[in-house]
Amino acid sequence: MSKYSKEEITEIYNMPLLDLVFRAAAVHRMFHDPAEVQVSSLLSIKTGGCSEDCGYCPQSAKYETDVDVHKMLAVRDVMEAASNAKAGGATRMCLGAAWREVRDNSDFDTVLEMVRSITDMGMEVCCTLGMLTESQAKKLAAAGLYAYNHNLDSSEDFYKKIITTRKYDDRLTTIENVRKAKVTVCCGGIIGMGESVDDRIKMLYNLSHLNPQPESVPINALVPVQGTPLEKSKLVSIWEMVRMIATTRIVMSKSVVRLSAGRTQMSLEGQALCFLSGANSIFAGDKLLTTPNPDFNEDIEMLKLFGLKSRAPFKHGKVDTSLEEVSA
Ligand code: SAM
Ligand code: DTB
Ligand code: SF4
Repeated sequence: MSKYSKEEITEIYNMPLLDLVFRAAAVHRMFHDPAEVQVSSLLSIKTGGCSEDCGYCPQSAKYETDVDVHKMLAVRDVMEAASNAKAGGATRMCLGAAWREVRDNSDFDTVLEMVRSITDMGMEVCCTLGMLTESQAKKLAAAGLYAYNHNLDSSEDFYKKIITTRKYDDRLTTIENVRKAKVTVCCGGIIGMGESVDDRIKMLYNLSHLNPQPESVPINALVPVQGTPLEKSKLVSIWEMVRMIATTRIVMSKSVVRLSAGRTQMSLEGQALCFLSGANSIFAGDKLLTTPNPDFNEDIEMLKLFGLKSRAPFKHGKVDTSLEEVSA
Protein backbone atom coordinates (compact mmCIF):
# COMPACT_ATOMS: atom_id res chain seq x y z
CA MET A 1 0.00 0.00 0.00
CA SER A 2 1.48 3.37 -0.95
CA LYS A 3 2.18 5.75 1.90
CA TYR A 4 2.19 9.48 1.32
CA SER A 5 4.67 12.07 2.60
CA LYS A 6 3.47 15.21 4.40
CA GLU A 7 4.17 17.22 1.24
CA GLU A 8 2.07 14.84 -0.86
CA ILE A 9 -0.80 14.89 1.63
CA THR A 10 -0.68 18.71 1.62
CA GLU A 11 -0.84 18.73 -2.17
CA ILE A 12 -3.81 16.36 -2.14
CA TYR A 13 -5.67 18.36 0.53
CA ASN A 14 -5.20 21.60 -1.43
CA MET A 15 -6.21 20.28 -4.86
CA PRO A 16 -9.03 22.12 -6.67
CA LEU A 17 -12.09 20.91 -4.75
CA LEU A 18 -13.85 19.09 -7.56
CA ASP A 19 -10.64 17.40 -8.72
CA LEU A 20 -10.11 16.24 -5.14
CA VAL A 21 -13.66 14.84 -4.90
CA PHE A 22 -13.24 13.12 -8.27
CA ARG A 23 -9.94 11.51 -7.30
CA ALA A 24 -11.23 10.39 -3.90
CA ALA A 25 -14.36 8.93 -5.52
CA ALA A 26 -12.17 6.99 -7.96
CA VAL A 27 -10.04 5.58 -5.13
CA HIS A 28 -13.19 4.76 -3.19
CA ARG A 29 -14.68 2.80 -6.08
CA MET A 30 -11.44 0.90 -6.58
CA PHE A 31 -11.32 -0.46 -3.02
CA HIS A 32 -14.91 -0.43 -1.74
CA ASP A 33 -18.47 -1.17 -2.76
CA PRO A 34 -19.74 2.44 -3.16
CA ALA A 35 -23.30 1.37 -2.35
CA GLU A 36 -22.34 0.13 1.10
CA VAL A 37 -22.25 2.09 4.35
CA GLN A 38 -21.24 0.65 7.69
CA VAL A 39 -23.88 1.77 10.19
CA SER A 40 -22.84 1.99 13.84
CA SER A 41 -24.90 2.86 16.87
CA LEU A 42 -23.27 4.73 19.72
CA LEU A 43 -24.13 4.37 23.40
CA SER A 44 -22.58 6.02 26.41
CA ILE A 45 -22.37 3.28 29.05
CA LYS A 46 -20.73 5.54 31.65
CA THR A 47 -21.30 9.25 31.27
CA GLY A 48 -19.40 12.32 32.52
CA GLY A 49 -17.12 12.91 35.46
CA CYS A 50 -13.97 12.10 33.47
CA SER A 51 -10.65 13.14 35.04
CA GLU A 52 -9.11 14.21 31.71
CA ASP A 53 -9.23 17.82 30.51
CA CYS A 54 -9.85 17.34 26.76
CA GLY A 55 -10.92 20.85 25.71
CA TYR A 56 -13.62 19.64 23.33
CA CYS A 57 -15.33 17.20 25.66
CA PRO A 58 -18.52 17.82 27.62
CA GLN A 59 -17.75 14.77 29.78
CA SER A 60 -14.65 16.17 31.45
CA ALA A 61 -15.16 16.80 35.18
CA LYS A 62 -13.06 19.97 34.80
CA TYR A 63 -15.83 21.84 32.97
CA GLU A 64 -19.37 22.76 33.91
CA THR A 65 -21.61 21.36 31.23
CA ASP A 66 -25.18 20.13 31.06
CA VAL A 67 -24.18 16.48 30.84
CA ASP A 68 -26.01 14.17 33.25
CA VAL A 69 -23.28 12.28 35.05
CA HIS A 70 -24.21 8.61 35.15
CA LYS A 71 -22.51 5.53 36.53
CA MET A 72 -22.24 2.30 34.57
CA LEU A 73 -25.45 1.17 32.82
CA ALA A 74 -26.82 -2.32 33.51
CA VAL A 75 -26.07 -5.09 31.02
CA ARG A 76 -29.76 -5.61 30.25
CA ASP A 77 -30.27 -1.93 29.33
CA VAL A 78 -27.30 -2.03 27.00
CA MET A 79 -28.58 -5.26 25.42
CA GLU A 80 -31.94 -3.64 24.83
CA ALA A 81 -30.31 -0.65 23.13
CA ALA A 82 -28.22 -3.02 20.99
CA SER A 83 -31.21 -5.03 19.91
CA ASN A 84 -33.14 -1.86 18.97
CA ALA A 85 -30.13 -0.66 16.99
CA LYS A 86 -29.88 -4.02 15.22
CA ALA A 87 -33.58 -3.95 14.36
CA GLY A 88 -33.04 -0.48 12.87
CA GLY A 89 -30.25 -1.71 10.59
CA ALA A 90 -27.08 -1.03 12.62
CA THR A 91 -24.46 -3.77 12.42
CA ARG A 92 -21.99 -2.36 14.93
CA MET A 93 -22.59 -1.29 18.51
CA CYS A 94 -20.08 1.19 19.88
CA LEU A 95 -19.90 1.48 23.68
CA GLY A 96 -18.26 4.57 25.15
CA ALA A 97 -17.13 5.25 28.72
CA ALA A 98 -15.89 8.55 30.11
CA TRP A 99 -12.78 7.00 31.61
CA ARG A 100 -9.18 8.16 31.48
CA GLU A 101 -8.16 4.53 31.46
CA VAL A 102 -9.62 1.11 32.11
CA ARG A 103 -9.15 -0.29 35.61
CA ASP A 104 -9.31 -3.99 36.40
CA ASN A 105 -12.45 -3.82 38.49
CA SER A 106 -16.08 -4.96 38.43
CA ASP A 107 -17.04 -2.23 35.94
CA PHE A 108 -14.56 -3.70 33.48
CA ASP A 109 -16.02 -7.18 34.09
CA THR A 110 -19.43 -5.71 33.24
CA VAL A 111 -18.06 -4.28 29.98
CA LEU A 112 -16.66 -7.72 29.11
CA GLU A 113 -20.10 -9.22 29.69
CA MET A 114 -21.68 -6.57 27.44
CA VAL A 115 -19.14 -7.33 24.71
CA ARG A 116 -19.87 -11.08 24.92
CA SER A 117 -23.64 -10.64 24.89
CA ILE A 118 -23.77 -8.18 21.99
CA THR A 119 -21.31 -10.25 19.93
CA ASP A 120 -23.57 -13.26 20.51
CA MET A 121 -26.42 -11.24 19.00
CA GLY A 122 -24.46 -11.13 15.73
CA MET A 123 -23.30 -7.52 15.95
CA GLU A 124 -19.76 -6.18 15.75
CA VAL A 125 -18.86 -4.52 19.05
CA CYS A 126 -16.58 -1.51 19.38
CA CYS A 127 -15.49 -0.04 22.70
CA THR A 128 -13.98 3.33 23.52
CA LEU A 129 -12.92 3.31 27.15
CA GLY A 130 -9.73 5.38 27.27
CA MET A 131 -6.26 3.95 27.80
CA LEU A 132 -5.81 0.18 27.85
CA THR A 133 -2.99 -2.17 28.84
CA GLU A 134 -2.09 -5.12 26.65
CA SER A 135 -3.67 -7.56 29.08
CA GLN A 136 -6.94 -5.58 29.19
CA ALA A 137 -6.97 -5.49 25.38
CA LYS A 138 -6.53 -9.25 25.33
CA LYS A 139 -9.42 -9.72 27.76
CA LEU A 140 -11.64 -7.62 25.48
CA ALA A 141 -10.48 -9.66 22.49
CA ALA A 142 -11.31 -12.90 24.29
CA ALA A 143 -14.82 -11.53 24.98
CA GLY A 144 -15.23 -11.08 21.20
CA LEU A 145 -14.46 -7.34 20.80
CA TYR A 146 -14.28 -6.46 17.11
CA ALA A 147 -12.90 -2.90 17.25
CA TYR A 148 -11.44 -0.40 19.71
CA ASN A 149 -11.84 3.34 19.16
CA HIS A 150 -9.00 5.54 20.35
CA ASN A 151 -8.44 8.74 18.37
CA LEU A 152 -5.24 10.71 17.77
CA ASP A 153 -7.60 13.67 17.41
CA SER A 154 -5.04 16.14 15.96
CA SER A 155 -1.33 16.71 15.36
CA GLU A 156 1.01 16.07 18.28
CA ASP A 157 1.70 19.82 18.66
CA PHE A 158 -1.93 20.89 18.64
CA TYR A 159 -2.86 18.04 21.00
CA LYS A 160 -0.81 19.73 23.75
CA LYS A 161 -2.98 22.83 23.44
CA ILE A 162 -6.20 20.87 23.85
CA ILE A 163 -5.29 18.24 26.45
CA THR A 164 -2.74 18.49 29.24
CA THR A 165 -3.56 15.39 31.27
CA ARG A 166 -2.09 12.86 28.83
CA LYS A 167 0.37 12.67 25.99
CA TYR A 168 0.12 11.79 22.32
CA ASP A 169 2.49 8.91 23.05
CA ASP A 170 -0.02 7.48 25.57
CA ARG A 171 -2.53 7.30 22.73
CA LEU A 172 -0.03 5.52 20.48
CA THR A 173 0.77 2.99 23.21
CA THR A 174 -2.90 2.08 23.65
CA ILE A 175 -3.27 1.65 19.88
CA GLU A 176 -0.27 -0.71 19.92
CA ASN A 177 -1.85 -2.70 22.76
CA VAL A 178 -5.06 -3.03 20.77
CA ARG A 179 -3.05 -4.27 17.77
CA LYS A 180 -1.22 -6.82 19.92
CA ALA A 181 -4.59 -8.26 20.95
CA LYS A 182 -5.64 -8.55 17.28
CA VAL A 183 -8.62 -6.26 17.73
CA THR A 184 -9.24 -3.89 14.79
CA VAL A 185 -8.32 -0.24 15.31
CA CYS A 186 -10.75 2.65 14.91
CA CYS A 187 -8.68 5.82 15.05
CA GLY A 188 -9.30 9.29 13.67
CA GLY A 189 -9.77 12.82 14.87
CA ILE A 190 -11.65 16.09 15.09
CA ILE A 191 -11.55 19.18 12.90
CA GLY A 192 -12.81 22.62 13.88
CA MET A 193 -10.92 23.03 17.17
CA GLY A 194 -8.84 25.97 15.90
CA GLU A 195 -6.12 23.76 14.43
CA SER A 196 -4.34 24.73 11.20
CA VAL A 197 -4.53 22.83 7.93
CA ASP A 198 -0.99 21.72 8.67
CA ASP A 199 -2.16 20.11 11.95
CA ARG A 200 -4.79 18.17 9.98
CA ILE A 201 -2.16 17.05 7.47
CA LYS A 202 0.15 15.92 10.27
CA MET A 203 -2.67 13.95 11.87
CA LEU A 204 -3.45 12.23 8.56
CA TYR A 205 0.25 11.52 8.11
CA ASN A 206 0.45 9.92 11.57
CA LEU A 207 -2.73 7.88 11.04
CA SER A 208 -1.71 6.66 7.61
CA HIS A 209 1.77 5.71 8.81
CA LEU A 210 0.43 3.42 11.52
CA ASN A 211 1.27 -0.10 10.49
CA PRO A 212 -1.19 -1.52 9.63
CA GLN A 213 -3.38 1.50 8.94
CA PRO A 214 -6.54 1.74 11.10
CA GLU A 215 -9.41 -0.34 9.74
CA SER A 216 -11.74 2.51 10.57
CA VAL A 217 -11.06 6.28 10.60
CA PRO A 218 -13.69 8.54 12.20
CA ILE A 219 -13.59 12.16 11.10
CA ASN A 220 -15.49 14.29 13.61
CA ALA A 221 -16.50 17.92 13.12
CA LEU A 222 -16.32 19.58 16.52
CA VAL A 223 -19.67 19.85 18.27
CA PRO A 224 -19.08 22.97 20.37
CA VAL A 225 -20.60 22.35 23.79
CA GLN A 226 -21.45 25.08 26.29
CA GLY A 227 -19.15 25.02 29.28
CA THR A 228 -16.15 23.55 27.44
CA PRO A 229 -13.14 25.72 26.49
CA LEU A 230 -14.11 25.26 22.82
CA GLU A 231 -17.74 26.36 23.28
CA LYS A 232 -17.28 29.46 21.11
CA SER A 233 -15.63 27.66 18.19
CA LYS A 234 -16.98 28.49 14.75
CA LEU A 235 -18.71 25.56 13.05
CA VAL A 236 -16.51 23.84 10.52
CA SER A 237 -17.51 24.54 6.92
CA ILE A 238 -18.77 21.64 4.82
CA TRP A 239 -15.98 22.31 2.31
CA GLU A 240 -13.34 21.66 4.95
CA MET A 241 -15.14 18.48 5.93
CA VAL A 242 -15.28 17.34 2.29
CA ARG A 243 -11.55 18.07 1.87
CA MET A 244 -10.74 16.16 5.04
CA ILE A 245 -12.89 13.13 4.13
CA ALA A 246 -11.55 13.02 0.56
CA THR A 247 -7.92 13.29 1.66
CA THR A 248 -8.46 10.59 4.30
CA ARG A 249 -9.98 8.34 1.64
CA ILE A 250 -7.01 8.82 -0.69
CA VAL A 251 -4.27 8.30 1.91
CA MET A 252 -6.00 5.37 3.65
CA SER A 253 -7.60 3.80 0.62
CA LYS A 254 -8.68 0.53 2.24
CA SER A 255 -9.95 1.90 5.55
CA VAL A 256 -13.56 2.59 6.36
CA VAL A 257 -13.93 6.39 6.71
CA ARG A 258 -16.60 7.42 9.17
CA LEU A 259 -18.49 10.69 8.80
CA SER A 260 -18.82 11.03 12.59
CA ALA A 261 -19.82 13.86 14.91
CA GLY A 262 -21.21 17.08 13.47
CA ARG A 263 -23.78 15.75 10.99
CA THR A 264 -26.67 17.68 12.57
CA GLN A 265 -25.01 20.84 11.25
CA MET A 266 -24.63 19.43 7.71
CA SER A 267 -27.15 19.55 4.88
CA LEU A 268 -28.12 16.41 2.96
CA GLU A 269 -26.26 17.80 -0.05
CA GLY A 270 -23.15 18.26 2.07
CA GLN A 271 -23.35 14.71 3.38
CA ALA A 272 -23.89 13.41 -0.17
CA LEU A 273 -20.59 15.05 -1.14
CA CYS A 274 -18.90 13.38 1.83
CA PHE A 275 -20.20 9.95 0.73
CA LEU A 276 -19.11 10.66 -2.84
CA SER A 277 -15.67 11.60 -1.48
CA GLY A 278 -15.28 8.24 0.21
CA ALA A 279 -17.07 8.31 3.55
CA ASN A 280 -18.58 4.86 4.05
CA SER A 281 -19.71 4.77 7.64
CA ILE A 282 -21.93 6.79 9.97
CA PHE A 283 -23.23 6.76 13.51
CA ALA A 284 -26.99 6.39 13.32
CA GLY A 285 -29.22 6.99 16.32
CA ASP A 286 -30.72 10.15 17.79
CA LYS A 287 -27.74 10.70 20.09
CA LEU A 288 -23.97 10.42 19.81
CA LEU A 289 -22.56 10.00 23.32
CA THR A 290 -24.07 13.09 24.93
CA THR A 291 -24.85 15.40 21.99
CA PRO A 292 -27.59 15.13 19.35
CA ASN A 293 -27.25 13.25 16.07
CA PRO A 294 -29.72 13.43 13.15
CA ASP A 295 -33.05 11.74 13.73
CA PHE A 296 -32.76 7.99 13.10
CA ASN A 297 -35.62 7.82 10.59
CA GLU A 298 -34.25 10.80 8.67
CA ASP A 299 -30.93 8.96 8.32
CA ILE A 300 -32.68 5.87 6.97
CA GLU A 301 -34.47 8.13 4.46
CA MET A 302 -31.15 9.75 3.55
CA LEU A 303 -29.49 6.40 2.84
CA LYS A 304 -32.50 5.39 0.73
CA LEU A 305 -32.36 8.67 -1.18
CA PHE A 306 -28.66 8.16 -1.95
CA GLY A 307 -29.13 4.47 -2.85
CA LEU A 308 -26.89 3.33 0.01
CA LYS A 309 -27.36 0.14 2.02
CA SER A 310 -26.11 -0.98 5.42
CA ARG A 311 -23.03 -3.23 5.28
CA ALA A 312 -23.47 -6.71 6.76
CA PRO A 313 -21.57 -7.40 9.99
CA PHE A 314 -18.21 -9.25 9.96
CA LYS A 315 -17.66 -8.63 6.24
CA HIS A 316 -13.97 -9.45 6.68
CA GLY A 317 -14.50 -12.27 9.19
CA LYS A 318 -14.62 -12.38 12.99
CA VAL A 319 -11.00 -11.26 13.12
CA ASP A 320 -10.43 -8.76 10.31
CA THR A 321 -7.00 -9.20 8.69
CA SER A 322 -7.78 -7.22 5.53
CA LEU A 323 -5.41 -4.38 6.43
CA GLU A 324 -2.60 -6.41 7.96
CA GLU A 325 0.68 -5.67 6.28
CA VAL A 326 3.31 -8.24 5.61
CA SER A 327 6.44 -6.75 7.11
CA ALA A 328 9.34 -6.30 4.72
N1 SAM B 1 -12.70 8.56 26.98
C1 SAM B 1 -12.37 7.90 25.80
C2 SAM B 1 -11.33 8.62 24.97
O1 SAM B 1 -11.13 9.81 25.14
O2 SAM B 1 -10.72 7.96 24.14
C3 SAM B 1 -13.54 7.56 24.92
C4 SAM B 1 -14.66 8.54 24.70
S1 SAM B 1 -14.23 10.05 23.86
C5 SAM B 1 -15.73 10.96 24.06
C6 SAM B 1 -14.13 9.57 22.17
C7 SAM B 1 -13.88 10.62 21.11
O3 SAM B 1 -15.02 11.45 20.97
C8 SAM B 1 -12.76 11.61 21.31
O4 SAM B 1 -11.50 11.09 21.02
C9 SAM B 1 -13.14 12.72 20.35
O5 SAM B 1 -12.58 12.45 19.07
C10 SAM B 1 -14.65 12.60 20.24
N2 SAM B 1 -15.33 13.78 20.80
C11 SAM B 1 -15.51 14.08 22.09
N3 SAM B 1 -16.17 15.25 22.25
C12 SAM B 1 -16.41 15.72 21.00
C13 SAM B 1 -17.04 16.89 20.49
N4 SAM B 1 -17.54 17.82 21.29
N5 SAM B 1 -17.12 17.04 19.15
C14 SAM B 1 -16.60 16.10 18.32
N6 SAM B 1 -16.00 14.98 18.75
C15 SAM B 1 -15.89 14.79 20.07
C1 DTB C 1 -15.58 9.13 17.54
O1 DTB C 1 -14.55 9.38 16.86
N1 DTB C 1 -16.65 9.89 17.60
C2 DTB C 1 -17.63 9.34 18.51
C3 DTB C 1 -16.98 7.97 18.89
N2 DTB C 1 -15.71 8.05 18.29
C4 DTB C 1 -16.92 7.53 20.27
C5 DTB C 1 -17.92 10.24 19.67
C6 DTB C 1 -18.40 11.60 19.27
C7 DTB C 1 -18.76 12.31 20.53
C8 DTB C 1 -19.36 13.63 20.29
C9 DTB C 1 -19.64 14.36 21.55
C10 DTB C 1 -20.65 13.71 22.45
O2 DTB C 1 -21.72 13.27 21.97
O3 DTB C 1 -20.43 13.68 23.66
FE1 SF4 D 1 -12.62 11.86 29.10
FE2 SF4 D 1 -12.58 10.84 26.62
FE3 SF4 D 1 -13.93 13.13 27.17
FE4 SF4 D 1 -11.28 13.15 27.20
S1 SF4 D 1 -12.59 12.73 25.42
S2 SF4 D 1 -12.62 14.07 28.77
S3 SF4 D 1 -10.82 11.10 28.00
S4 SF4 D 1 -14.40 11.09 27.96
